[in-house]
Amino acid sequence: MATEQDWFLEKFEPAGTAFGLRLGEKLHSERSDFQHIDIYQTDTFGRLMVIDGAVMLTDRDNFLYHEMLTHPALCLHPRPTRVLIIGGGDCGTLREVLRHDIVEQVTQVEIDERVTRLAEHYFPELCERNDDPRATLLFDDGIAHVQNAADSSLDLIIIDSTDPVGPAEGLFNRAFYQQCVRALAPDGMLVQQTESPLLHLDLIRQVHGSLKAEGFAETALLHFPQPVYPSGWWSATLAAKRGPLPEPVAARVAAMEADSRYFNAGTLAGALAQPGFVARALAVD
Ligand code: AG3
Repeated sequence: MATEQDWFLEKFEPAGTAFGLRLGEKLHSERSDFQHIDIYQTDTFGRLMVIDGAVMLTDRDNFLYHEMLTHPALCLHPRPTRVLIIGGGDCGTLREVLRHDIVEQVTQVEIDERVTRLAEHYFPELCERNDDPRATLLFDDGIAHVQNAADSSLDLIIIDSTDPVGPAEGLFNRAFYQQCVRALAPDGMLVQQTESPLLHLDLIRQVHGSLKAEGFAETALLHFPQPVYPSGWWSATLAAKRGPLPEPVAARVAAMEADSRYFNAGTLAGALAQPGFVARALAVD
């Protein structure tokens, strides 16, 4: 029988919840220049990456998050040829972006090179497209990168960060969004991981308010299951400089449906359909 030591537990405060996985062996542990990174073999979810005690991903369910952080925006944007990923060091988001033929260049700016090096070793399938000639991997500060980006030089910014504490904190504020608006072309969109609709509705509301205040015409919340994150239910916030939000490009949705595991026309519509308590919280007053 498993003992307490055989389990990884992410205790999540202030929610007072925890998510656990029964562990096999510990594969790696290090303190990088930015954070503590652990990698485990689990019994039932494949490999697990943990940063500063928070679950980043497992083999078994990362497709939910990576597909829903990328394909909705890439199917809604009229012509997303120039994409910037901030964070995303495990390269799962990058892999999904590169599945779109319309994307001509994608730059990923991850602050911690160690996350990518460890992903290459322990999560090779997430990194399988890293050699795509359209991709550039930089290890740098994403906030500074956007500040230095030319006006209107990007079509889509995807923010695949950790929780809004520590290194990721500056990715959730108005000063950063202002730079994103400037760097995006007139049809530009931004999509950002925004935590749990159940546990972090105040944060989500604040993010939507800040994006609108900085000049995004439309924001929408996408929600989807994510068993390994706090509450098991997660979200991404989509923002468009030009409103109203366009209809998804059907040919792109169909192309992605073919080999996505979660994303399709129905789950996209479902992700955008808001439960009453979320709709009321996000209603502009
Ligand atoms: N992005 C992490 C989302 C935050 C998870 N939070 C938590 N476990 N407390 C993960 C990066 C995947 N590419």
